[in-house]
Amino acid sequence: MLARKSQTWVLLLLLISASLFHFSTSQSDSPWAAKKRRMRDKVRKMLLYCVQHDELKPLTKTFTDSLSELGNLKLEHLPQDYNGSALTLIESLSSLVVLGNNTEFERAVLWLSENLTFDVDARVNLFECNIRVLGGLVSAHLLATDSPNRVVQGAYKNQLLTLAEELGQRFLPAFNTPTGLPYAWLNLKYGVMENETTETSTSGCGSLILEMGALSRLTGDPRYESAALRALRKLWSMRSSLNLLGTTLDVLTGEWIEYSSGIGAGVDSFYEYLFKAHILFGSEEFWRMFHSAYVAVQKYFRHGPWYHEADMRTGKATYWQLTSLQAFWPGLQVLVGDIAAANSSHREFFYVWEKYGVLPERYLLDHLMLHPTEKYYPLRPELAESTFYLYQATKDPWYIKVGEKMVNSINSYTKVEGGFASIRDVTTMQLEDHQHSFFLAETCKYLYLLFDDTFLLGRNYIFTTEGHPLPVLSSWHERLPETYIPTNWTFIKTGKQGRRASSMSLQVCPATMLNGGQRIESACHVPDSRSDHRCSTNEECGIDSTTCRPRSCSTAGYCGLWLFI
Ligand code: DMJ
Repeated sequence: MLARKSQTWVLLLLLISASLFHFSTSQSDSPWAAKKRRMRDKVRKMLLYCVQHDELKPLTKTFTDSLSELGNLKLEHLPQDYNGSALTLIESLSSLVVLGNNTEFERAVLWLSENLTFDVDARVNLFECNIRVLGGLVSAHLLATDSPNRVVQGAYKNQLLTLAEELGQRFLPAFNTPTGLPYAWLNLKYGVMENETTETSTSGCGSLILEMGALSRLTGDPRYESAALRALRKLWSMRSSLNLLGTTLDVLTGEWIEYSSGIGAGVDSFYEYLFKAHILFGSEEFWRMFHSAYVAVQKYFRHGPWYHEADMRTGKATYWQLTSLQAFWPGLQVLVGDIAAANSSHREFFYVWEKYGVLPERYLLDHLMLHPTEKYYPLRPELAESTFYLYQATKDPWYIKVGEKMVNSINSYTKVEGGFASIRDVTTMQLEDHQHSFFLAETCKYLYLLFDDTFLLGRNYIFTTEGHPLPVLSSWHERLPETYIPTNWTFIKTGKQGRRASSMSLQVCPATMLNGGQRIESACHVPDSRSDHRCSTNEECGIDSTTCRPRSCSTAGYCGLWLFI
């Protein structure tokens, strides 16, 4: 994707020289503030390793333009003269703004403006290209132009938006299916290739709305948003009577291929985008979809603080596994307002992090052990993301300590001379030669924001699933008054004080809440494992739907809310 003029490294040294010291001006403040500042500076140094190529190879101190992050793991379907997409540089753009490094941001924007093209014979994965490239460009354009963070002055003539639009146009042929569900793969130059696979995932076709919607709002061309929306509506129409979706499906027939699903791989960002689309675009339609989907997740996947997978048709548990991708869920729950549930799940994820030093890709909940093959940690961001959200919501210093431990582990296990390397096996801490682009886009960004949220002052942002911020603008909200007070937020009166509560705690739990005469399902409800309510341990007794308190097992062997236990 690059008409490369030079192959020089863009090691973002200025990142340190221009801004590290700018922020380090120490005032005499508390040891606590000094600790946060020290950690922030440590994360700032982690963002040093960036190149104008697709992926940094930290062990060999080189790079690759193989487009692997966009799906082509084996250099297949790439032209001889392919020069990459500068993916790592695109992914680092919004992180530079979060760090306040406007000089390097501007330099990167202008370099991309001159060198990036999408007129290449390369097969890419639509979802990956959307969240990383389109999302990176759209977010950077908004940051470059949106006050109060306007960072690029005279030289910027909307070049990133022009590039984003060019890419968006190249996405459109993928949506040309009888169902409106997009192909997972397409060739940027020639569109969907003959005999292309018709299989895609729920997240693959259900998490495009933020980037493509933003592109439509910015360009005035409705095609991107309407293609993404049509796909999302079709996907939602394929839910089971339990409001569950599967993991993979066929875009031509609109039939499910894999009926088992959870909140992790292949589905995760679908849930995230329903709710974030409601925040960004204000539409109640997204809220309604999210509400039903969230309740179904809590009802069929949740087991105490854990989430297993289940068959969408029956709701019966299928796989009892914790996967590192699931760790984004507590962060989403913070946005929803389900802080207590977020906190309890986050603690379990962090327990597994501490057990191994980092979070392994897959952990078997039924055996409390590692998955035999998926023992890797590719520097994923999800736990850092949830830690950041929980700290924002609670200001509990415990989350700062969690962040500190995470930064220290990442530095001690994965830092090498050429960057940060993925861990192949968490039991041996053997490394592999990958620094995935999401390390800069997400992992470092969320850790930084945990210690210094200056960027968030003055503007509301939502972060895409790849961690690229999009400002929440009232002009993007449909049918909403200037000062929008979401209908799903309210105040509960408790004594003299008003306590802010989310729709989830109000509308969903307790189960007795009525909505237009209709009983609403409780989100916290976890049924007893036996329908006769008999038990031998507390764990068999689930969560009470009215109080959201765990039930326990009485000495007579019955589940209930026994106050004396
Ligand atoms: C990122 O590319 C995105 O967060 C995506 O939604 C799934 N996870 C990876 C990083 O783990």
